[in-house]
Amino acid sequence: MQLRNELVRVEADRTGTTIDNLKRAFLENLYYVQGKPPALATLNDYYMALAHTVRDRIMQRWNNSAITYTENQSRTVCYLSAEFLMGPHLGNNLINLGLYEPMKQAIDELGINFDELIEEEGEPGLGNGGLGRLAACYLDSLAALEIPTMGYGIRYEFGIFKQDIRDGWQVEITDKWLRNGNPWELARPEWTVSIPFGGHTESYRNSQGVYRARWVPAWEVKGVPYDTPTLGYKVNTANTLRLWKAEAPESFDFQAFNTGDYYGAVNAKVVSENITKVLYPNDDEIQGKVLRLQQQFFFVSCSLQDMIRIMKGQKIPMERFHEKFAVQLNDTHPAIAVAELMRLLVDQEFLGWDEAWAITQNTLAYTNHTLLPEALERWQIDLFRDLLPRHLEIIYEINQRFMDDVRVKFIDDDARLARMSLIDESGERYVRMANLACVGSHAINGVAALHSELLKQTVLKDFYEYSPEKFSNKTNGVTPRRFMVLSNPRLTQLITDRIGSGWITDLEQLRQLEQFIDDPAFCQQWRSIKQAIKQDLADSIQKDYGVDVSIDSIFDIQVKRIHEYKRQHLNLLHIITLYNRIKANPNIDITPRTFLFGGKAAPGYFMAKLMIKLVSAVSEVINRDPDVRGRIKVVFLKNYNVKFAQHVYPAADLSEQISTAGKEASGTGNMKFAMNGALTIGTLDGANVEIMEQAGEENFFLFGLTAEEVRERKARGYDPKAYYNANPNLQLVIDRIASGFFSHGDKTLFQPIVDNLMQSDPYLLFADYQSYVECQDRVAEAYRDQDKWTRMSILNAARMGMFSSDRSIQEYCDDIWNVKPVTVKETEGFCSAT
Ligand code: GPK
Repeated sequence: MQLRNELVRVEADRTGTTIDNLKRAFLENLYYVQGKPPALATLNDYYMALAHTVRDRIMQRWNNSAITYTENQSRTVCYLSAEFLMGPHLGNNLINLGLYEPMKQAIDELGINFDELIEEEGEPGLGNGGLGRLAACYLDSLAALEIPTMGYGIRYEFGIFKQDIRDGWQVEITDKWLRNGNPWELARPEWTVSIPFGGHTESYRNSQGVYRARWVPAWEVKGVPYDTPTLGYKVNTANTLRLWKAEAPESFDFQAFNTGDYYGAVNAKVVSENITKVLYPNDDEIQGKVLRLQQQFFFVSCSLQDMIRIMKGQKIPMERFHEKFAVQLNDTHPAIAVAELMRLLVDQEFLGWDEAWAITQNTLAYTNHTLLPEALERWQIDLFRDLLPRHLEIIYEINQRFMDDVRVKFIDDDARLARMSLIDESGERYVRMANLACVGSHAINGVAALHSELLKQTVLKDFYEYSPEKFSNKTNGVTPRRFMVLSNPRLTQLITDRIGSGWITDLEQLRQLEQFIDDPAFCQQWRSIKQAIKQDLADSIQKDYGVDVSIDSIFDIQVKRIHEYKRQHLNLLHIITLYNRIKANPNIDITPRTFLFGGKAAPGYFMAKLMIKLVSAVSEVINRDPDVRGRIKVVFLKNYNVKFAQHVYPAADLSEQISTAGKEASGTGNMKFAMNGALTIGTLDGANVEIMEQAGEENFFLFGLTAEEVRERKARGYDPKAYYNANPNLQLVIDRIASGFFSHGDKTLFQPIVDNLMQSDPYLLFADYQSYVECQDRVAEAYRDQDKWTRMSILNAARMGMFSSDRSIQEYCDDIWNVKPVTVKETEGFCSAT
């Protein structure tokens, strides 16, 4: 059955963009979609009506993109990620549609406050931090560059927890982000797939009498796709983010009917649906829980089966899988794709092993995001076999062939074989997911220049020596649409007034701002914009925390996940140093500062939670000590998320990027701060290295050991006590914490932090302390010359062009995916405007 190819008339109320069209559309959606007369409408009803008005204006692009890609059988990027931290959709979609200003006018004319509706939207917190946000920035750039793309991931029912602070401690609250409905997604139950788990394998003879393997699973769940459009900036491209929800198969209901075990059947349903219930809230750390492996296999199998369905729909022979799809693995979370694609091609599509293996390697590519050993994923063999018996067999087969190749290339090197094996057999046996990802991919990349070098020298050294041609660097980037145009409209206007709007899709054009650094009027405008934005943030801090902060102080900000390697506690050591100076000499002339912290700690990470408590404790003492006279303030901003981040980056004077050198793979917050005109105080870690290179050393506050020096220091036997004994200022800071000064006399509360630093200090805070404090003194001095500071601020923004995610994505397209833009036309076959 097929609809005759008649044109759908696209009504003005659905697609029109005049102010009048938008007003009518909003009222219509309030009435017919929300089902509310204005008299009964709530703020959420208004938000929903507005969201639907925007969604209607996306549909034609989305359908036309789908038609275009299907008709052209377009080569498609599939970005597989366990996390997508998209942030609020409404404002971003309006920016990408080019409808932000007209919609604001329309809504305001109706007597409703548009900005309040923007603020009303919650966010789908389907990620932990940098890795998930990177995936979201990449979807934005892929669409802006008109690259056919599917984002594939998990539709967690509960995203990252909401953080409350009670008595200075983090408290986690479940994130019921779907409570009020989600206007941005469409369920596509017609494309549900079935995902097998457990059971055993057996061999059988096919009709030609050839032995083949077969998986006889013990249970299965259904994967239901939910699609969200991802728009490109002012182009007709609308790609798809396809997130999978786990549901129980209907057969459970029949079983209950037949056996009378109604409770048992309902319980089985609950167990299946648990798979996509909640995001694991750990960043840079693994837990080794079976549910997590279930999540990974679930979304990978759903996605690969979806690709096979698309191949068949377009009648493309399976041998050409790697020509149709380029699949990127965002860290090792989806690395089971190596074995699952082999299973689907060999067991289900009946390709030969060698052909399937060539397709698999040509299809997949792997991005590594961390060097931290605690983040390297591995699964206990027994746990793995119980869940995925066929995949374990396939991994053994891949490994046997791989080990044979390594043995020939590196003769008589058993230690190397043991290190490169897909199976860790040094003690309890594990499947090593990074090794699996490396062997099954044609390309492997790190996320900043330094990180990619260290990968080759450390965790992936053997794989680099085995196949150096696979390795490259792809320095991370961030989207200027969300992190400049949407979140910093005032700066956007100023820049556009001077250099036009080309920079929004070609960020290198910001360099043209350099010509204005000696233009006093421009500098004055730049500075007063920063002050106005700081005032907005100060107002919200006053409202939410009752703390009065001065916009003439340095807004010194560290926002990111709380982690020892990120060293929020080094920041605190400096704050306490300043405080000690004031206590020793209350009339000392110090540059006023507002220290802002934000970020979540993994719920099971005791030290990180204690670091939050220490920030709170220090802020309580400092903010109310009359000797301080308001010259320094400390605030912990709770529940840091994408939505709040958009208010934070534009307001910063100083960006804290102070991780131990060699630990932060890249960082992306560092880029968002700098392109909004903040100066950076940082170590030579991750992308800081490249940020400094771009900004110029004279516009960057550098301190601390290099990665190489950190390695040497540790090899020599690092002794934090030696630094403590030699530095009276450091001593006083540590002693103050240990004495109970910040904890109402309780000497035990912060003892774990003190002991950790005094005894091992694994992240070398003490080694970097003096250098950090001296660097902060240079910051304070520099801020006193406002003209100079402003010039440095402008130069930072002007030189951040390379950190647009458009540049990163262009490199992935050229070097790894071999994919070209596909232009989507405004009208296509089925639709016409009236
Ligand atoms: C890296 F390994 C991981 C992880 O599990 N989660 C995560 O957010 C981050 N990351 C790195 O820590 C950052 O340095 C990097 O910028 C980001 O991934 C994106 O590459």
